[in-house]
Amino acid sequence: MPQGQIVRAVSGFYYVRTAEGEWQCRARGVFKKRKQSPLVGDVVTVEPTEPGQGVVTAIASRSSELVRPPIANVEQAVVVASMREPGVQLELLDRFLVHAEREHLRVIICLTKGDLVEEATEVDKIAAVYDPAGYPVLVTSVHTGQGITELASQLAERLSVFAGQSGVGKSSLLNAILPEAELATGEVSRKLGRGRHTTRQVEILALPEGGQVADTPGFSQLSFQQMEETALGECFPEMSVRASHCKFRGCLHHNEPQCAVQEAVERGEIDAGRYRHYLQFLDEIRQQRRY
Ligand SMILES: Nc1nc2c(ncn2[C@@H]2O[C@H](COP(=O)(O)OP(=O)(O)O)[C@@H](O)[C@H]2O)c(=O)[nH]1
Ligand SMILES: [Mg+2]
Ligand SMILES: [Zn+2]
Repeated sequence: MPQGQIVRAVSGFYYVRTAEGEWQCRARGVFKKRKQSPLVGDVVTVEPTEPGQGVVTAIASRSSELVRPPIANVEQAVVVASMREPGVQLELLDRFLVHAEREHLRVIICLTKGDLVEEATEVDKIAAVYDPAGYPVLVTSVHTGQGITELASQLAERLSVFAGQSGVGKSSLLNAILPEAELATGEVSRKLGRGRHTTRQVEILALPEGGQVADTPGFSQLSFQQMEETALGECFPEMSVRASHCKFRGCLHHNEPQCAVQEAVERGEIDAGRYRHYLQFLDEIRQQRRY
């Protein structure tokens, strides 16, 4: 039976890209009973019913599963922040990074609207924060073309999502890489009513270089619900690599003695701002657990 990938889901129909073209499919009833549902990004088996139509009968196991937006098998997150309009908010950037790490995604940081920055040192300062954490930082501009080729080459051969607050230029970047996408840009931030996000269409777009991207808001749920305190440090790579040198197992790198992370912060090896955000997120997790 044909195998393929769900590239779009619209009101109960799954559009499966197979070697023989795109099939419009329903999901077999058994998934509902198992409280399982196919997701965009799933690799599935299709049982043909009539030409171009079929039923999804099996879902291959997923390498990752994002809840908001609902998408499976994403491998990479392009975390987007703009240098201007709005200016970079490092706390928000770190929040997106934690969520990407939590899903074990490869990460690229993309600083957009480079054309609006006069001082190159401004960008260097941000790169100096994220280089030691192991994140590649790309500066882009859809007006001058800066960084667009580099970004496109980073997207080849894997499924990526773009994450970042509204207005930072995610859709503009996708349009620059894939002009036929013709995504709407410049939309003002809307307050979405409850439940609205479920009707929002998630679509996987194929890139000429062979990779795929999904234009989604990306991790629109940015609270740390259901996150264990001890899991947070693992989402900061520069802390995670040092945690085995902390005296105590399960060290939260806060008040504990002989903590390798706190020592690295004091020596300036871990960025103080990143560490401050870590403590702030840790506090948020603790507050949530109280209820
Ligand atoms: N100057 C400048 N403006 C940009 C750039 N990229 C996007 N914008 C503008 O930023 C606004 C938001 O862009 P959009 O792609 O819709 O952001 P999204 O909400 O993240 O998808 C639009 O008015 C774009 O024209 C850029 O590289 N330079
Ligand atoms: Mg957009
Ligand atoms: Zn520690």
